[in-house]
Amino acid sequence: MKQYLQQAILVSIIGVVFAFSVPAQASLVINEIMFNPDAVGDTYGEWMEIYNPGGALDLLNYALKDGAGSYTISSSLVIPAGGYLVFGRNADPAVNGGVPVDLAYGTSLYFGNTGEPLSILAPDTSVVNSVDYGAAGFPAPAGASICFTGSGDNADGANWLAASDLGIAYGAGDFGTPGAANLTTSAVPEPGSLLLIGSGLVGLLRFNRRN
Ligand SMILES: [Ca+2]
Ligand SMILES: [Ca+2]
Ligand SMILES: [Ca+2]
Repeated sequence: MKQYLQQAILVSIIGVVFAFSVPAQASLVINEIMFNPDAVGDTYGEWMEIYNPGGALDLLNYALKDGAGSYTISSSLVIPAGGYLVFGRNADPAVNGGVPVDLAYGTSLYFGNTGEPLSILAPDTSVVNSVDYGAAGFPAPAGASICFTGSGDNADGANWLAASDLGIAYGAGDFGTPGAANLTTSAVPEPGSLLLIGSGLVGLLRFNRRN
């Protein structure tokens, strides 16, 4: 009996040591992409937003990759637990359309307006997350970002919405929520409900005239 107990304790200790020696797999989400700004030129106003559903993580030596190039983060940059970071062409809100950019990647990346495979790579070059927004089903707005709804797989275009349909503008007037949670339903009334309100008002006016 004592021997079994000793074995059980040993197995538990090995289990605990193993659990602590295997690094937790980072889980980062490509959450929002502005590939075709309108308020400013694309060479100033493109950006992408990353969401961290896990614990705080230092992105030193992580890389962002597009279809042709890549950008490696060369200094400490912590994304908080449950937080967002925005990577953009240009960090100056006076010229980038008013985007709060946490880190500028300059000319290293370019987001094609008809689609581009974007990835986040871990320091060991393993792919943490990948989205090809040129795939079938992805929205392709101008002057608005595309936003992951937060449910299902973000590689599936059916789980993305155009920010122009959600009605929240930033900075110089393009649509999107850089650095903040995405909306998943529209902030503006549907055209149908506007029509309903309109016809209700007309009805009320007629009613008032008759009385
Ligand atoms: Ca572009
Ligand atoms: Ca544009
Ligand atoms: Ca957002």
